[in-house]
Parts: sequence; structure tokens; C-alpha cells
Amino acid sequence: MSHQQLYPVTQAALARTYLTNEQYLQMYQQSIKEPEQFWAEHGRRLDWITPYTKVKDSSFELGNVHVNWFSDGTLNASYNCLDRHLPAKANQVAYFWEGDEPGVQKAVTYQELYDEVCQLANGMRSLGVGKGDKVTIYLPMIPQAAVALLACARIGAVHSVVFAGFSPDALGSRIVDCDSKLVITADQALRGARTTALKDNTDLALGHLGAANPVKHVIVVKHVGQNIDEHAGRDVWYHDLLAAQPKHCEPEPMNAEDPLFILYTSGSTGKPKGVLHTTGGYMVWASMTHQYVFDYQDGDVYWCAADVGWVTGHTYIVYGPLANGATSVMFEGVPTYPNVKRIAQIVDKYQVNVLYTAPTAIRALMAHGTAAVEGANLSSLHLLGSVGEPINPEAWHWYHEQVGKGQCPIVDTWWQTETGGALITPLPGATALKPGSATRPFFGVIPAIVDNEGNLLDGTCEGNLVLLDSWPGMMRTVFGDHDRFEQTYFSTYKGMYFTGDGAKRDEDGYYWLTGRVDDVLNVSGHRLGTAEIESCLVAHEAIAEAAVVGYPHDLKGQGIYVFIAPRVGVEPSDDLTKAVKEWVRREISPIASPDLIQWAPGLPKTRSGKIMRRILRKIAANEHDSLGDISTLADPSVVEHLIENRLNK
Ligand code: 6R9
Repeated sequence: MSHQQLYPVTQAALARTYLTNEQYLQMYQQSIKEPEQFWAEHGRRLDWITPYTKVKDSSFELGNVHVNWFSDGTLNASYNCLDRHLPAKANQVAYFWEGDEPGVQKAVTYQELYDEVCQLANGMRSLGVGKGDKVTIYLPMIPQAAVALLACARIGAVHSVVFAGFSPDALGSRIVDCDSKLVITADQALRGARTTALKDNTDLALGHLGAANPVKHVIVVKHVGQNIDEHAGRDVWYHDLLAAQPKHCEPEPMNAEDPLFILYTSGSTGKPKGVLHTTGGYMVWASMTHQYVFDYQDGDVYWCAADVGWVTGHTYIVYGPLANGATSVMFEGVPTYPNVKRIAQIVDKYQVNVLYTAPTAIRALMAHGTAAVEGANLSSLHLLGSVGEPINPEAWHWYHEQVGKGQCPIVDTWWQTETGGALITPLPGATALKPGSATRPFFGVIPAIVDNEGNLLDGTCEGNLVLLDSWPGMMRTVFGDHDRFEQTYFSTYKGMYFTGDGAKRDEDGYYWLTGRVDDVLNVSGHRLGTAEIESCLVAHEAIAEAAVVGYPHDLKGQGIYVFIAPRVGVEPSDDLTKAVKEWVRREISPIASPDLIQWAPGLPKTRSGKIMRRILRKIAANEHDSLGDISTLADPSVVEHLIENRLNK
């Protein structure tokens, strides 16, 4: 790694930055040595109703894990995103919304956003929703998505956003888990050439829940204009609800540790976890990282091309940029529709200065050579960002040269739903870049690398990435299951938060993320638990047993490889394979649909009956020459059959 190419801080980045390298180093040291003073000062970047006197109270000790920040302060997140900007920025654009179809667009100013948030907040109150109630949001990437999040925050309701690509059953189980009183959805979603019937999906989800359905009302945004099945007394049109509401709504004072949102994410076992974030620490983290990681300055046009259904959308489309009074682009569609030039066209159209996207999108564009940037100007860009998975150096270079024209630093931000915002990331005016490395920790973050026994490793090393102390933006618990929170993150290595990621540290102290070390897949930047897909598969009538592993995939980063043992009497066929793919699409989401399905009479197991995934991973990666020790297998002949019939040759 010592031969890695180094990209020094550019003159242009240095000229406009908040923080030079010296300032970063000095502030980082202070944040670690005197966290109380450091965060007492930086917490004041928000407007507080009651200022805090306490700053940090946390423990990572198993059995007593707790995380509290600013815990006697009160504030309101929507006030911080809206009201406080109005005196200076009422007519500044908050969102340039770009629709799925080119030519469909809308600009929303801070005043307009404020008005609509207040109206929806009042409307929700009129439906009996208030502080502490849960609201499920199932919306496309339209301005109402940001409005819905902020309206919840305004009245102290806790939002749970479910990605619009998820199936009725995935929606239903998330609604039940957090006991949502209200769903906010739209008639349909548009993404590329596809439409998704969100309202129909919602009806199906609630229908399946039967008596367990906690939902009293469904608010429906008329977006595409499609007819919906109206359930009298339950459904209400968004525009009807808002029409009668005043454009002012008193923000609910929230304790810093009151929940702001729940966001479900996949883990290595069982059903998705409801990651819970609270108000004060999360907002400090979202706004501070957004400012420094993107060097965001007034007047910049910033575009985070994520979906609001993922944590990246929560933190870097809604809360971070709005807390900083930023102007953002919000995009409904996909990078390749109507063609691969779309991203570059949007950059030129809105004169975007900062573009933040995912390696999977970059690889999708890169697959077309330079077609994605041909004819585009792109000179408005001064900074690029990457998030979601490790960025391969090849994709890094393409992004740097073709999109950034060699002029733009790339901030490769490592973080998780659980962490609330970026933790390991370059700062454009402070950090020399190495393609493929997320570089150094943000303020207050203490990363470390441990071996499989939990011993801390020094200097240059490779192992499991852990975090040694709390930071304001971290998750507080798994909703409804604090024990699962402790077990998932704090039981593997005592006294430490385990990220589930592997990492290396080089001689400059830079971190290189190497991917998940647990049974979590990262498909196109989307997290999927293998256990979740396996449970879905074995629920299919033709399947006796299934094992899911990831394998290297050029575009998606990881593809989904499924090994299936059929039930007795079932003959595998192409039609059945197709049906199984369709089943997973429908039950979970198109994202979870298997790329390769290999039928086999049996799966390799230890004598105690554990499926040996290590072997399946090797076969899926076409690395069956290095299977390692297979002497503990109950029946080694199973492996020969699998190798012979492997699909990734
Ligand atoms: C923000 C987000 C989290 C997992 C994480 C890691 C991977 C995210 C990365 C990265 C290497 C980066 N990941 N960013 N790996 N470099 N810059 O993606 O949250 O959906 O919860 O996924 O994504 O494996 O553990 P989430």
C-alpha cells in the first residue's frame, strides 16, 4: 500500500475550505482528549429551546450500553431546518426538484417548504397524530418526502421511512414492528421506465395485516394522477388535508434524546432492525458533517443523488443540508434514464457544485465508456463524493477524471445507518487522497482494528473495524429491543462497537474498508441480510433448504448467488428458477432478487448441521481451487457436485 498514488489537497480546495490539515489535526485531538468541551462548543451550531448543560453520558459496556448526548437540552429539528433560515433565506431555493422525465421540474424555496411542512404538520395533528406517535412514510423522491419527514419532526412524531422499492409485505412488517398510526404514501412512484403502485401496495400491506393493523389513516399524495382505491374514513388526499390548514404550526419542544426517526436496516440475522436515532446528537452530527465533509458554503448547489428511503437520504438530502440552509438538487429518477447522460445533464442544468453518489452508479455509467459525460460541460463541479460501499480504484479514477476533469477532490465517506452520518472521510481542504481509502476519522470518532479475538492491533494492520467511544450521531437502540442492540453491536468485542466491516490501516493511519465480514450483502450499495433472503426462499413451496452468499459482480459490487436444495419430488427447471426469482422480488424487493440460482441435491454441512458458507462463497466466486479445510464436512461429495455445476465460471 505504500505505493498508493497520493492526491494532495488542491489549491482550489484549500482556497475555499473551512479546515486545513493543521486545523483538522488540532480539532481532532481536542475532540478526542476533551470531548465534553469540544461538543459543548459544537452543539451550539443548532438553535436550542432550552440550552443543554450536560454533554456526554455513554457506556459501551455489555449489559449497561447507553448513549446520551445533550440530554437536558430541548430543541426541534424542523425549526432548525426551516424557521431559523427564514429571515435571511425565505426566497432561497431549498430544493431544485428534477422529475423522472426530463423537463419535469419544480423549485421549492425555504418559505414554500416551511409553509407546506406547517400545513402537513397541522393536518397530521388534526388526524390525532402527536408527539411519540409513529408514522410510516412510503413515498417516491418528490418534495413531499422531505415535507413529510419535517412535518413529523415538527410535531414530535417519529418517522419510519420505507423505501418505495419495497414490497407490500416488507412494508407491512415495518408498520407493525413500530406500531404506526399513520402512513404517508403516493398514488404511484416513477423510477426510470418503471412505475410502482405505492397506494395499491399500501392497501395490500394493510389488508394482509388484518387485525394486527395499527394504521388509522393513510395520507395519499396525488403524484402520477392514477386512480386509487379509496378506503372511506381511512384514506385522505394530501392536497385535501392541507387545503384547510394554516401555514403556521408551533414546533413541539423535544428533548435532545427524544426519538427523531426509526429506519429499518438488514443485519446478519433475522428480521430487519429498527435503528433508532434521537434528535439533538443526530442533528449536530448531520449538520456538522455536511458542512465540513462537503465544505458547504452559502450559494453552493449540492446534490446528493441517494434515495430518501436510505439513511444517506435522511442525513444528506434532508436534515444535514437543511440545517445548514443549503440549496440541494432532489432527483426522482435513476442515473441511466432516459440514457446514461442524465447525471451530467442535471449537473449542467443546475450548475451543481457538489455531487455525492454511490460506486454502483459510477460503475453503471463507466460501463458505457465515456458516453455518460460526452457533450457535457461539468465545470461547475468542485467536489465529488462517494458512499455505500468501497469504491474500486478503477471507478475512483474514472469518476475523478471523467466527471471531475481531474480538478475535484473525492470524499469517500464511510458510515452506516447506525452511525447517523459520515465517520471516516476525507475533508476536501485537509486530506490528501488515496483512491479506495476512506482516509481518516471525523471529529470525536475513535476507530480501531481488532483481530478475531478482540485484541487491538497497532500500526499497519488488517482486521475488524470497531469504534471505541460514542459520538453524538450514533444510534441509541434497536427500536423495541435494547437487548438486540447490545448483542448485535457490543457482544462480539467487549466494550467496543463492532461495525461488521473489515478494514486495513496503512502507515499514514489511513483506513481502507474491505467489505462486510458478517452475513450482510452489499448489492448496489443496498444492505441485505443473507438470513432474510434465505427465510424468504425456504417459505417457497419448492424449496427445502437455501443458502445465500455474495460474489463479486462488475456493476453491483456484489451479486446474489443462491444454492437451493429442492423439496422431495420437486424437479428443478428454468421455469422454476424464474418463479423463485419472481418470488423473492415480490416478497422482499427487486433489489433482493437472486442473480444466480444453483439447484443441488444437498448443501455442504458440518457434522453439527451448520451450512459451511465459507465453501459456498468460494464456489460462488469461482475460487474452488482454494476451498481450505473441508474435513469437517458431513458429506464431502456434496461439494464436488456443487463445483461441477457452478454457475459463475
Ligand atoms: C451510509 C450507508 C453501511 C455499510 C457499511 C459498509 C458499507 C458504506 C462505505 C462502505 C466502504 C464506504 N459502506 N459506505 N464501505 N466505503 N465509503 O451506506 O449505510 O446502508 O447502513 O450501509 O455500507 O459495509 O457497513 P448502510
